Amino acid sequence: MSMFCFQCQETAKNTGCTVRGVCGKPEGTAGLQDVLIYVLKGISVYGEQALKKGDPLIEEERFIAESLFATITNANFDDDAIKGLIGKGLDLKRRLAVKYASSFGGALPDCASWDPKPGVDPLSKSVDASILSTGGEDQRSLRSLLLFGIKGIAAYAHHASVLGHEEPAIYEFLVEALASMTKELPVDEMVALVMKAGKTAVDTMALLDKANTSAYGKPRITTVDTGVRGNPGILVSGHDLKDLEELLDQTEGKGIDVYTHGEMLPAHYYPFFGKYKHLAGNYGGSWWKQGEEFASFNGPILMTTNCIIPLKDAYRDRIFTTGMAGYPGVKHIPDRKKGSHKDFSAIIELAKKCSPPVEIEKGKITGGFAHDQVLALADKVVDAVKSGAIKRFVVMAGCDGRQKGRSYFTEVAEELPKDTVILTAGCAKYRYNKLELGDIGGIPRVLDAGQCNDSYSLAVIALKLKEAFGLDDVNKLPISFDIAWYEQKAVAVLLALLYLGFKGIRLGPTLPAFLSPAVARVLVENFDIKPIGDVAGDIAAMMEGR
Ligand code: FSO
Ligand code: SF4
Repeated sequence: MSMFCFQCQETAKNTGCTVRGVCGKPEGTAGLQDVLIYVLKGISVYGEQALKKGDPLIEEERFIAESLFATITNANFDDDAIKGLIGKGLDLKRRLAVKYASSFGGALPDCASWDPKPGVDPLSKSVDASILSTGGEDQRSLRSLLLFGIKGIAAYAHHASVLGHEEPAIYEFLVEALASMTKELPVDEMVALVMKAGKTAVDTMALLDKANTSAYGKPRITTVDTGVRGNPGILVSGHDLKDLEELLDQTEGKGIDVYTHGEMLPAHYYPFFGKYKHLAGNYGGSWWKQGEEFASFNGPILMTTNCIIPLKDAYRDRIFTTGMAGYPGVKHIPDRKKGSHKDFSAIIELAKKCSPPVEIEKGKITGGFAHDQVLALADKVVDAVKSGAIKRFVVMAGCDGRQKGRSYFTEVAEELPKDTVILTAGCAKYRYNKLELGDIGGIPRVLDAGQCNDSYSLAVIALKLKEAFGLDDVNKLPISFDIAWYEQKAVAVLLALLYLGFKGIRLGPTLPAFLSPAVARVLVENFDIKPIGDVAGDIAAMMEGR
């Protein structure tokens, strides 16, 4: 076996990618990502000692968050970038080792003592960083659930930090979780850490919500054009709103239109972005359609985060990455220096020479139903539930993906009774956000809260409704969860929902391969998690509150 990765929903045969990732990740990149995680564990072993002494660790913590983010599915395929992170991580680890090796009680784990000579290939035989090299099946499963959960947390924490919002407890948990993976812990302690990841995921999404709303205002109901204008355009994909802001500033008055793609669509919902007249609309659908959509867009594309997929020649010369996104051979826009902004001039110069985008559709998408907006409509919503006009809410948040079985989510949206409302967030929405599903007394039947992290908004809405109806348990609300997952941010969102006490979640298109039968059983017994079934059966069950 030349590699092993089972972190996403697309993993080969729903067991693990062992030769090359279904996502396109080559074995060398997978190996480097494993080594990077191994180095992060080593940093965390010492980091725990630093935290015990109350010593500052912020540089290491930020590095851990960024590096975890870089290993998320479809974020960074660039070996040189991963090697750069490994090198920096080893430097940070050496610095900590000098200070804290002596305070570590007992033998140091291999990941803490591993210190290759400069110039040694990180994939040399001196290290076996694969998850398969540790523990038994259930231990690996729990460690993986924790690792993938903190990858999602790290991505959200990084987005918040870009906007100047950080919380020590979130960073400290990343250190605690990574260090725990070097210890032989009893199962109940490992399960407790997974639950703490759920709590930390809630806190991190709340922090990012605060960061986004304080920078860009509270999302409000907005309709977004899906057609094109006549100017050359720049397409911005991924999740990083600060990158979009700076690009919009730098393109103002230059005869260039800027379009959002994929998970960048919700930027339109923030009042701040309404001031940019050249923010023209949203082009295309979710991430996996980028092969065709980037080709017909004609202009430069900026990938601010995942999900980037293996390039097609049609746009190879006009795609750029920034932040933790990376792809070999693709020009990377360097990070902003403190107090300054990123320099997007290379993208802007290229855009001027490109043809305008080809129109692939013409219409509108409505969104902006984050918690404040929905709660402003709370009276109307509560009345609609009390009068029976709304029978049930179905949360269909999460991620989209290219597997055929995901048409299930479109069919559920189409077939749900007309007195149901779909609550969504994340790129899962593209399976049904362009359908004509109508409204209930003026309340649209699809309420899009925003990006995947705005699943937090959906939880806040549910908890407020619980209050409004005077219920003692959120599971007594007429609300069902039919969640689509793909990558590790969705794992963080799932753990957050479990931590908040939501039960009976349906998850699809498949259950995670990294859940061993015993760990899956724990989730079923404690949280009544179930795999999606057939459309008619699931709808009937959800309408009965099962
Ligand atoms: Fe989607 Fe990709 Fe936002 Fe993910 S674009 S799949 S869960 O990165 O983060 O929803
Ligand atoms: Fe396979 Fe997913 Fe890992 Fe890619 S990220 S190698 S598709 S499990």
